Amino acid sequence: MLGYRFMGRAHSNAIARLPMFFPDAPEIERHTLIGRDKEALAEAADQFGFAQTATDWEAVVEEVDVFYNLGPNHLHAEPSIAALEAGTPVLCEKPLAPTLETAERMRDAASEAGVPAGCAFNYRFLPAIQYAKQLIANGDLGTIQHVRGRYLQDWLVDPEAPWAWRMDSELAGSGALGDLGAHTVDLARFLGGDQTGDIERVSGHLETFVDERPVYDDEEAIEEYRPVTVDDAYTAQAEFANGAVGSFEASRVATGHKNDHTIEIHGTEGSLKFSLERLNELKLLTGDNRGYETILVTDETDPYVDHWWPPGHTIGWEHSFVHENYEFLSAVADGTEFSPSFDDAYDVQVILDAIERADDIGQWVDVREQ
Ligand code: SOE
Repeated sequence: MLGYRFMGRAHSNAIARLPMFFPDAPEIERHTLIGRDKEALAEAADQFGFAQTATDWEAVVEEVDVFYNLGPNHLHAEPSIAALEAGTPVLCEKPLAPTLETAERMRDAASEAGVPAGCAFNYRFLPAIQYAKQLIANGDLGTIQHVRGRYLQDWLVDPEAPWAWRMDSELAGSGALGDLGAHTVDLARFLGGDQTGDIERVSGHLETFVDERPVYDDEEAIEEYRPVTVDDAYTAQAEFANGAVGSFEASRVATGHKNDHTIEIHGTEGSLKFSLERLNELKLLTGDNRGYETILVTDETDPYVDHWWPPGHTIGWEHSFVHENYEFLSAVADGTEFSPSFDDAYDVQVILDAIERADDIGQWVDVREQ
């Protein structure tokens, strides 16, 4: 596993939960944790249950049965491609890469390797999202005409909030667009399946409100200011191949919103709304057009719920990672396909890239014309 900070913790927690709650998951030996800062790495390896640590990934990706790439975006490509070239399955964090060209190389390496290569769009694995997908696939919403997705956070609303790699275009690619918008675009495509899997045209508007941020020293004094070269917020419109209209937005400066990912879908026969801040629920309107009802997606018949607590007891954000790890590791053990794959993640990256191009030229762009 490369990376031991936020995503390292999230995935290590998931792996630790598997034997207790998903006893049919493959047995995992936590082999090597990879990172640069030896002291922090050793501490994390101890907490997460890894047998050893390494500061270089080259040899490790060839030795292991599975490689997790949870590093910053600019570190996604080379280690993942090397692992795939060695025939090692890979689970890589999102967005797949900082640029479309790099994402393409990763997709091609995965297709050459023919082993599972997954991108960690964890929200697909929430019971409410899986339930919503089934409803749409069953035709309960009819023909989809609107997809509306927004992902709002506010951790950068303070102009003195510290600079981080997520604010540098070389290291991250884009800002709110790639980090948050990638989830929304993935869900819009996933939920609608055949209907909204394909986006044809997009507009785009990216905005940076604070163009430099402080780097603090150990005493919390400001050492220097570094430029912010990515967007704090984006908005986009989309035209789906089935004729549906879409609108997407994300922000890191939406005061008052902490982790507010909302998707709304309207079809000719009904509508649904999902909010990450109410992740055990789905708002649903079918039949009589008399307002939404709230469905609790906590029944034992709902996806993954029977693995946890008695029906009606809720689950949280971290459970999406447990389900994702279960599906990914089972696919590796069984030699079956896993999605979201690098192919899926590349398709998301095509949309992100098109939104940036639309912003550059100030016009809608055809997604296929790169
Ligand atoms: C950013 O704050 C972030 O941690 C994203 O990087 C994750 O992908 C998202 O799930 C939560 O927010």
